[in-house]
Amino acid sequence: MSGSGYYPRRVADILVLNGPNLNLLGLREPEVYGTETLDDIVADLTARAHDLGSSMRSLQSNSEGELIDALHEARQWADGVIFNPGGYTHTSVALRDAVSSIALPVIEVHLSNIHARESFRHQSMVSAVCLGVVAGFGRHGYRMALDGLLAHLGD
Ligand code: CA2
Repeated sequence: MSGSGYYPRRVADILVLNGPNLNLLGLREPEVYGTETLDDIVADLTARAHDLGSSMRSLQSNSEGELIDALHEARQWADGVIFNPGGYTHTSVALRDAVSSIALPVIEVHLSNIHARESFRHQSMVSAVCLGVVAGFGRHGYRMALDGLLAHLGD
């Protein structure tokens, strides 16, 4: 047996990062983004992470710079990141550079299927530097990303 004995070993420390306007989830456009709030989604995800022996920290920001800082800081403590960059997905070279610079596995998540929407949403600046992408499953996508990330970390 490894570790200090009585307590089960922590599996992973995960950052859940959400970008601009996702603080409005559940409050506007429920037909596109669902009725659950971001707090609901993060609470569900945190409970599942704990069930699986992992810890979770969460940040939502409307500021590109704060998202970049959070990615940089994650290098100090996180094993992986679940990231919905919101509208910056389609525009931000700076977020792509941050993701590729941190050398952590990052899973890109979108509530909606960005490929079934307006053409300007079809391109993601960050997908190519992420470990994987989940899109179109609404709030369930965050759980799918967590399960995939923990499976990857356990390999
Ligand atoms: O589907 C996703 O998760 C998106 O990342 C959501 C972004 C959008 O720009 C991306 O193309 C796809 C928008 C987040 C805005 O969230 C709102 C929530 C409620 C009401 C209005 C906006």
